[in-house]
Amino acid sequence: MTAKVESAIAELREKLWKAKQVVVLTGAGISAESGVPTFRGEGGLWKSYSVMELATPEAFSRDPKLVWEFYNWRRELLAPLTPNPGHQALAEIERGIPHFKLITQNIDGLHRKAGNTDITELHGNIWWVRCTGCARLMEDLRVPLPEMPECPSCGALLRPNVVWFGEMLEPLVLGAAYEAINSCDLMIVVGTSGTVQPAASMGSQAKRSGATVAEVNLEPTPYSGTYDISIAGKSGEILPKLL
Ligand code: BJW
Ligand code: ZN
Repeated sequence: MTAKVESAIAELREKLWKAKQVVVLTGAGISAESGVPTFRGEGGLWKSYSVMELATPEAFSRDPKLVWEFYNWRRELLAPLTPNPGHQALAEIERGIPHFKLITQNIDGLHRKAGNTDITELHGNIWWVRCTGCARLMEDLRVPLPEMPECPSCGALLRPNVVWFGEMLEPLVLGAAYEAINSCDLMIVVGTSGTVQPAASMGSQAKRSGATVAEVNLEPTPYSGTYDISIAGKSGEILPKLL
């Protein structure tokens, strides 16, 4: 670790433990060290399809079996995985800071497994399913699910309770996220490429409302230059150093 990175970590650690309200926004990068593939970049593809081709309502209407095959593959991959030191550090930070909110784009459930309790899941959760007929929402931990899983109430096809491209985020969830962002004095953006809206702009929104914004990412992102602190490295190595 370079002296520059060490000094940025020290600066963030000091701000973190002095802050009154803290928000952390996470993306796929925080789960990478648990073995979850990220969406973009190396290893971000499934078979010959990209997430842009599979994570859409159009793909599900066209070929629900293929989309369910993709989600069943991911459920099998995720089921045995455990939180890494980055997730664990965030759970420890939640326990130590009275006003702490975790906002995640991840659908893997690893933050809850790590012990965080106040979690806003912007893009849903892969372990929940929703009926395309009667809209019933259920937790379903079966691995694998049937090829075309059916609703126990009405028999219609179930879908993963996640947010696909072109779909609106759940208004209550989005409202809770903005409320936290607009009232925090420190926001830390971890392991997200900043390519998918509206999450990509949330750090800028926090800055506009007066917060200090820091980023932890293996690679520079389109927002790195606009934040107050940018720390290059693995979240599983950097976040435990904030404790
Ligand atoms: C590490 C690391 C380590 C690696 N440590 N770091 C133009 C046309 C059509 C639509 C749009 C448009 N412009 C904008 C839109 C809207 C669209 C959008 O943003 N599209 C862009 C791609 C352009 N957004 C939406 O549709 C959203 N809805 C919406 O906006 O509604 C209103 C609206 C509708 C229609 C038109 C316009 C407005 C919904 C977005 C839903 C996203 N869903 C997914 C799939 C969820 C389900 C599933 O998982 O299957 O969510 S897509 C995928 O991307 C997933 C992620 O949550 C999301 C973000 O990815 P993330 O987390 O950033 O991951 P990566 O892989 O991109 O990056 C990983 C990062 O980690 C990298 O930076 C690495 O460097 C780093 N890293 N290891 C630290 N160890
Ligand atoms: Zn139903």
